[in-house]
Amino acid sequence: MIILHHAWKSSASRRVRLCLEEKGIAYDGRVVDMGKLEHHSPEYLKINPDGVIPTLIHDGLPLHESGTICEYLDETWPDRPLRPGAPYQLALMRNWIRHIDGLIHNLIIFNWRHHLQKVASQWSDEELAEKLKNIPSKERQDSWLRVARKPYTDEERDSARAKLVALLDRMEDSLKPSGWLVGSAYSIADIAAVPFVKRIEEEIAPDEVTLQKHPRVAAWWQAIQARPAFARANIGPFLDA
Ligand SMILES: N[C@@H](CCC(=O)N[C@@H](CS)C(=O)NCC(=O)O)C(=O)O
Repeated sequence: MIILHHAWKSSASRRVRLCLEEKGIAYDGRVVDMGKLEHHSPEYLKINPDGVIPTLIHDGLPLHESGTICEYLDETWPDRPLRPGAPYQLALMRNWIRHIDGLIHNLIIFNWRHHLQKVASQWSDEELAEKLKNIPSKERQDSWLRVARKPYTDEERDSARAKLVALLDRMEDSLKPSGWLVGSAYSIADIAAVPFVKRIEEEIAPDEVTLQKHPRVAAWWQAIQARPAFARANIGPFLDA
């Protein structure tokens, strides 16, 4: 039995949902409320020591890290493979995941200024101090402190946007031979990029996901959205209408 602790708008959760849907694996989804900091509760920290979303539970065994989870799923359910067979291509796929993982803070700068900032800014100093104590990583403590008390500035947003646009530049280059990020087929590298491109396209830099600026990324994005798994994974708009 598979349980996925996730949030609908969490990028890392979106990756894992996409992977599950691509592979046709049935799962029981449990939504974690990030605004209520459910992911920092003692119970949740037992299954995810980093205090982040998502966490997969397979037959009672917890697994964290979305990239690792996707590889685990592909290893355990080898039908409809999502990894290249050749070791070099596999290594390239892992480097893509690592690179995209390293960009998460730039997405946080945009994503958290909506719902989470509204919630966090209302906490009293005592409440905030209490909540920060439960966050395992110093980096994420800082992120919560920032949204609660010192929202990211326009300059910080511009710098984050530039780093995310640089991701599109790098993708444009890699997509050249086959239309996919690695080798000749859709893989977990493409899946890793999907939640980022979704946010870039809908809010962060829509003009960049276009035929004029990044034609291969624009074609890739069309192909991604046409896959039936994309709709099933429910990667909807980040902002409510
Ligand atoms: N490298 C982790 C990152 C997970 C992550 O940052 N999740 C975000 C949601 S996309 C989260 O839990 N944010 C809440 C927090 O940091 O308090 C993974 O890929 O699983």
